[in-house]
Amino acid sequence: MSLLVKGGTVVGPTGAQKADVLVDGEKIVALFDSGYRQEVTADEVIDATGKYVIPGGIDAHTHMELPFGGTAASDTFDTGTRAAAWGGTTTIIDFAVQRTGEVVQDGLAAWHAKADGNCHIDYAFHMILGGVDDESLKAMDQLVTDEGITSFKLFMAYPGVFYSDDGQILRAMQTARENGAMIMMHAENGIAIDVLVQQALARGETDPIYHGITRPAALETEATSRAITLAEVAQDCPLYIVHLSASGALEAVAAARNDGRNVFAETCPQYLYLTLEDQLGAPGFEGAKWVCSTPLRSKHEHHARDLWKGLKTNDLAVVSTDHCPFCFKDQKELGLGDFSKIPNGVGGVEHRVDLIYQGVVDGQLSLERWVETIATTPARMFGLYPQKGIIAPGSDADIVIYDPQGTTRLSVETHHMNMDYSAYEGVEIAGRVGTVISRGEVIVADGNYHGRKGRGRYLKRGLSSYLL
Ligand code: DUC
Ligand code: ZN
Ligand code: ZN
Ligand code: ZN
Repeated sequence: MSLLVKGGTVVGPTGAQKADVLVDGEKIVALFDSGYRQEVTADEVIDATGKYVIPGGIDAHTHMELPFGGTAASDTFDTGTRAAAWGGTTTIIDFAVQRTGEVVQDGLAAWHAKADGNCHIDYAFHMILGGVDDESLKAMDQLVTDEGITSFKLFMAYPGVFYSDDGQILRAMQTARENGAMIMMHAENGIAIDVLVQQALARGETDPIYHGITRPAALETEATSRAITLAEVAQDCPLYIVHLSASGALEAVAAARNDGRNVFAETCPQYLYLTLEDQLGAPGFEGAKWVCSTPLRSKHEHHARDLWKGLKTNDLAVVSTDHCPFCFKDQKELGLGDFSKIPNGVGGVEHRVDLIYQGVVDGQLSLERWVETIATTPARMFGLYPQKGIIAPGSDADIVIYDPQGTTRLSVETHHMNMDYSAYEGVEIAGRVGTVISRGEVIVADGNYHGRKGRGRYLKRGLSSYLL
């Protein structure tokens, strides 16, 4: 089965050009400059005139079915990857979890059991280490060698749950330096945060807004700087700061990068578009909808402005969602009367491609940076390139035909995520995902869904392309 995507503007990290894309089976086989060719025939021709033709989005940070705070993230691999597909994302990298006290490989097997046979798009895993000891360090080597898992997330937050202390972090970094893996860091000083949380609760400050107030930007900046220092001590182990939201943390990353260090970072749409003040303005308990960690930041501290700048300069290399949805009813509501019991997370896997395209419309980013931050760099960062993340001969035919004339309205009434609210309710943005092709198969077209559960494949990843 061959497919020709005709007449569109193909956008990649190095530029945009009018070109036709020929797909054969699951792969892209050729690009033709529209002006200089003989007629090419294909079984199916898709007219992309006036549209952008971009590599399928790669969301490098999702949490389908993540157990958290006595409940679990509300999107399954089935519903979550279907919603991702609707939004132009054709690959996710989810976080498999080793719970504290559990064998790493058992945690991984449990994650495969949730995902395998249920995904609509291709998927890979990072591994969360719930504890660092001799056994888990050995497991790291085995996962890199045999399982295609080449990145490991550690937490400086959540004492007693996922938390690792500095000694554990250093040991994991030393191991990663040896085996080539990337250390991904949740950089918030969880020990200090827990003190602030207990003090707030003792004062009767129980509303959702105190979640953000007890996780100040300074404690993200401190943890980010500490992680960067520990990585330096570990012979410049590659380090990737996840869900970076604070200006000071970005400054620490930028300084390390200026020093030529192996330090990278991502941010997420919620930190670019939503603020603590939006959350504060929500009536009653509704602020719980935006409880996530790292938290939304104050608009008075110009974090969002700095994050957009970081995306432009590549100090922020990737936009991922940290998709971790919980329904308001019965899930977020677990924290009624105690904000510390609100499950942490915002769902957004469906909206990342659109929300970052809005940055192009707003003059924050170039078209090339849009594609780079949502697809090409995540592929390179996490060892999926050039199979994914680029429209080029030999790459998987994961293609999104994006309509810059269209508009998208974000709402619980129209989204496909398994959430009973939208974090962006009623927001209208420019641009619209038109056709979505995953490994040569049209899975979304003209507002209709043609994908199916189980067609997504597990991707064993290589080492990061950015390793020095
Ligand atoms: N942050 C969240 O908001 N949810 C899940 C885990 C995390 O680090
Ligand atoms: Zn995190
Ligand atoms: Zn600043
Ligand atoms: Zn996360």
